[in-house]
Amino acid sequence: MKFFSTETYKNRRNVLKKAVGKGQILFLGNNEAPMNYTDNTFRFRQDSTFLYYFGINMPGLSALIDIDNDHEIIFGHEFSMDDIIWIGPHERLASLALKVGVEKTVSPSDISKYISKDTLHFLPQYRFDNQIFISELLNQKTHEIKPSLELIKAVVAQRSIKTPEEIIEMALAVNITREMHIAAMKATATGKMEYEVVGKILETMHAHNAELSYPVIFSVNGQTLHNHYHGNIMLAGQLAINDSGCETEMGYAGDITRSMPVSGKFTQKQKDIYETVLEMEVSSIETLKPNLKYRDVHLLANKILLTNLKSLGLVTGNVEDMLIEGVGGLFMPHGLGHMIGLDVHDMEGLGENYVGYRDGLERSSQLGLKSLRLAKELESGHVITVEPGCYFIPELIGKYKSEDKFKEFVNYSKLEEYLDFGGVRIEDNVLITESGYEILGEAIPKTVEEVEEIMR
Ligand SMILES: [Mn+2]
Repeated sequence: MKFFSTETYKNRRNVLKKAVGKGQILFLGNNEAPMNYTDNTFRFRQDSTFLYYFGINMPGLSALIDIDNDHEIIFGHEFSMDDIIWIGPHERLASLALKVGVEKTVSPSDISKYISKDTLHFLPQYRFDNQIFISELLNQKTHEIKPSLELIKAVVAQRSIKTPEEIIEMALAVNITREMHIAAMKATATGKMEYEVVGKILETMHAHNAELSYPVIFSVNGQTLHNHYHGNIMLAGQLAINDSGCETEMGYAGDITRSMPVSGKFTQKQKDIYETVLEMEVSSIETLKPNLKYRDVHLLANKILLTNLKSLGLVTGNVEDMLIEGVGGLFMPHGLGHMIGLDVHDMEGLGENYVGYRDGLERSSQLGLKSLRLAKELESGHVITVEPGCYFIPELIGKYKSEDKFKEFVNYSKLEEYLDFGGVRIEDNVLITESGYEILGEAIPKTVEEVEEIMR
């Protein structure tokens, strides 16, 4: 198990204690999750906020920060002889707790003795076992449980700003992810199956002691945004999208997307769309700096998209009018990006709007904008994804056409030629700095020439 320094965890908790001020804060770690029976479990993933404040990557733990009585406790079982027989000798929980600066460990069965129900802060629970745990602890029905808004806001504010030691981990995640993407580009070829490439992605990742930060999206049907089906044969003339990333041993995530021609060479038609998305990505990144609303960057990317589609004859009319109407959503029905950190969609479990929006900045209901996870002003220390795309979704195009939607802007007859095109997405992970931005990790092939070169 890899930790930051003891001081890191103590400082993080001290900042939180100051922000919350009084009462008690309960953090639930994750438990093993059964796959098809109790003892056959999914890969264990610790809760990210628990990792952030308490660092111990083990199931069955919870922790209490008692601000009023000024003490901190980790609740968990010490290892038994049965544990040693089945999973081997382990460092004692008490000694792991000391590594994160917590001196007291207590058996989980005694937790209620330390809890004061009236002053207890806790976060929203996304796992059913932990919902039931809180419900029984507080003697409230699961749907009546009220997480602490004050705690949510304090945790979001703190975890949003990445420290230099976190940036090192995040750059490591991107660099391993980079290897995965290069392996995928080299493995992609006419006549191969998608799952053969996925196999290379996973092999490369595991060789670096990393795990997936989300299930691999690799598909020749890139117009389906989150396509986890890998059973297609890849044909010359098709594009493949690879949206995959790893998390490091400490849990920090990478989230990268590249798109490539199956044959290793872009056609002119593919190049037109690819270079449009590339321009959206590069130009968006170049504008990044503190105090800029990310919603405005999303709109800039849409403006470039519409301008280029207009010169290709796919849309027509005034670009500003199209932006207001949301015509870009037909081609990019997702947001430009999101925060990333210990979670690939960082802190989404605490509530997406607390992370990406603020009072006075409401979420739009327009296709595209409604899926924008991050809209508010950027700050130095944020790490975000920039991931524009352009897709031709036959079902969506067909529906809009039949409803005469955007009929003054969209050249539906020309669009017929693109119904088997698929999609293109390009994504990097970017740190916001005092003076601007920094793309994390080593460069990953991105231009038409770079992608074709690595596939040669
Ligand atoms: Mn992403």
